[in-house]
Formats: sequence, C-alpha cells, structure tokens
Amino acid sequence: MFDMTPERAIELDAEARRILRLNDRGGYTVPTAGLYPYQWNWDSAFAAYGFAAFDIDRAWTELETLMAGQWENGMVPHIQFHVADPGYFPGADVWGTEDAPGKGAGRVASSGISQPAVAASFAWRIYRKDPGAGAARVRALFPRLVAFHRWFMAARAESGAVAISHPWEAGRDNAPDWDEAMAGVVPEGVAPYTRRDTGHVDPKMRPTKEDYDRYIWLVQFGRERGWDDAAIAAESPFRVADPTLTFTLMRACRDLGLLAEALGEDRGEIDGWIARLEAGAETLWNPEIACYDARNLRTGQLSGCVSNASFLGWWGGLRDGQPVDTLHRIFDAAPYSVPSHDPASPKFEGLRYWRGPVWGIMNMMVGVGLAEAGLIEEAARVRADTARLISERGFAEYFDPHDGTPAGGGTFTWTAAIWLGWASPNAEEL
Ligand code: 9WN
Repeated sequence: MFDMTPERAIELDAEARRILRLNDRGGYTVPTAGLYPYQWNWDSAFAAYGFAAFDIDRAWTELETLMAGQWENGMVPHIQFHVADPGYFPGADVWGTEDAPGKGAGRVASSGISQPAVAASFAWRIYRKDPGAGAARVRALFPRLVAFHRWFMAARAESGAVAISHPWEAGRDNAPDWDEAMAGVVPEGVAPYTRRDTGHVDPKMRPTKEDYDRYIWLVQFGRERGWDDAAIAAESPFRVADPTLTFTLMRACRDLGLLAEALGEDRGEIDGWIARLEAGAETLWNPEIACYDARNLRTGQLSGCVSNASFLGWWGGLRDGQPVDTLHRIFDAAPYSVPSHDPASPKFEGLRYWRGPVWGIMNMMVGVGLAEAGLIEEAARVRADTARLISERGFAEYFDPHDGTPAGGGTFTWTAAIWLGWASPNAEEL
C-alpha cells in the first residue's frame, strides 16, 4: 500500500459515499450525471458492491432494479432508460426494442444488447457479508441470475468463449481488440445523428466518429432484426469472442454456484457452463503475446492486443498458465497499472478511453484475482496504483497510465464503489 494517512483515507471514504448518494436516482444509480444519465448494467452491479460498504439494504435494491429490467429471454440490457434524457445518445428511440419478441411486454425501455455479467459475483459477496439481511432477497434474485447466465451461454457462447455482438457489449467500447472486426463493418445507411458525449467530455478522450458511425450502424442492424439473437449471430459482420465477457461470466458462474449451494439449489447446469467457459477461454490464448486476447469469429484472427482484460483469468478462477510474465512487462511499461492497452503498442493512446487509460473496476477484478491466486506483490501493486490515482486525482472515470491525468466523467459511481469495496485502506474484504 502506498502511504496514506488515516485522516486522508477517512476523507476519501466519505467522498466515495457522497458520490454514490449523489448519483442515486432512487432505486438505481447513474454512472455519472450528464455523460451517462441512465442505469448501466455492470456499473449498477459495481454500485451495489460500493453501497454494501455502508448501506446493505440499498445495495440489494440496486441489484433488484437491475434484474427487474431483465428481458423475457433472460438478457439483462446494458442500459435501462428509466427517465428519458436528451443529454445521451443513442436513446431508447434509436434502439427500438419495445416490440422485440425477446423482450416481453411491460418492461422498462432499454437497449438491445447486454454487458459483462458481474451481477451474480456481487450478489454473492453482498449476501456473504450479511446472510441474515440478504437471504430472502438473494433467493428472489437467484432464478433471474440463472436465466441471465443461461441466456449468455445460449446467445453468445457458440465458440465456447463469450462473444460480443457490439463493442458496447464488452464494456470496452473502442479497445483496439475490435479494430479488425470494426473494419469489416461498412457504415452505409446510418441515419444522421448528433453525438452527445463530446458535449460533456473532451473529444480526445472519447471514441472517434469512425467508431460511432459503426456503433450506430450495428444498433440499426440489430433493430432491423427485431433484436433476434440467432439472426444477429448468423448475419452480423461483427462477432468477436472477448476475454472480458468470458472471464466475468466464468467468475459469475462460480459465484452463482456458491449461491446455489447456500440456497440448497442444484448446481449441475452451472457446473456445465463453467466447464464450457474454461474450454472456451483456451481459444483466446495468444502464444505470440503470451496472454489472452480477443478472437474475431468471422476471420478466426486473434487481435494481438495486450489489454487489462488479458489479466482477468485469475478473477475467472484460473490458476495454471496465467500470464504473469506479461503482467510484469506491462507493470514496467507505465507508472500506473493496469493500462487498457499495451503502452508499447503503436495503437496506445493514454487518454482515449479503452485504448490506454487505467480503469478502476478492471483493476479491482485483476487485483482481487491476483490476491486470490496468491500473487501478493502483484496484487498489492495493482491496488496501490489504484489508491494513488484516486487519492491524487479524484474519482474519475479513467486515468492516463503515464502521468495519472484524470479523464472522462468525474464523480464516477464505479470508481467510488471500488474505492469503498477494495482500494480504500478501510475496505473490508467482501
Ligand atoms: C456505452 C457507463 C458505460 C460503461 C462502459 C463504458 C461507457 C457507454 C458510452 O460507459 O460506455 O455503453 O456511451 O460510452 O465504456 O464500460 O458501462 O459507465
């Protein structure tokens, strides 16, 4: 741990709690006001983890609201548009999911894709913290979590690893991992649109226009198919197996299995998913860069990108053959780890979103995984870098790995959440 006075730690704990309350919209939390005015899937699960440090009832409510937006087919959308806000694009009208057969009637307006399935992992941790307070609530959530994982396995895991149908599904929107696949998307016929993100944040910290044209083209593509997963899987030019989705789901299945045991439920189906994901993860191992990366399912090509998702295997529960040497190389490449893209790569950009910056939530998953695997020094490095960034630069969305410049949105929910749950010297292991 880097040096921090107890007073400073207490001050930061209070600020993190203030941020969670500030971004609370009553039952759900926005990632940050202005830039992201809705409920995002994995942000919300991290928010629950943060709330659990000081308000366990509110933590459960966050997960309940998230899972209440689940589609009839099991998918939990990446955005729930509870209250329309013109400050974000694309809104519910662009996604056009209201008549999607998979959605079912009477559900909150939402996007048509999902995001990393971390909800079960935090449900398990929050339950474990106070089984008395959580027993009834987790029992009610359990079938929804099972249905969510079942949907992922049926709709995205045809290669064994879990694929994204849109870069937004990985949560790592403009990562260089998708460059080859994105080049295969020809963004013709995109309806005219105005971006809103660049009105909130410096454009050099955001994806390019070329990216956005393709993001919107892929939304239109899904919408034209009524968000039918089978049609999208068969016909879309963009289909990439992704380490973020694969390892977070692998971990979430392990945690769901523990929950099943605690609740006296059968875990046979869950164990089958874990075995399939473990085999699938092997298809993402790239010997040329000695770590996991993404595989374009249309061409079979591995991306050749070392990213922060390359080090999620430990979080996923894997122990043998993990990329510890590559992690050491990345540690040496920049003062703040873990960069979202290799600083030695020509595609690295220190401020541009998922093409270089450090993200606290990824650090939390990498750091916890390392600690669980007994890699204590490596785990301490990731945690200390995160604590130093937050202490010196605030609760930003992401940070430049070379000089720590805070970037993207401020007063950010999940940065506050991982502070309270993990990076703070006062964090209690959940
Ligand atoms: C699109 C909310 C989300 C995160 C993603 C992050 C960013 C959205 C955007 O913000 O994506 O989903 O509009 O840029 O990449 O991981 O969930 O914080």
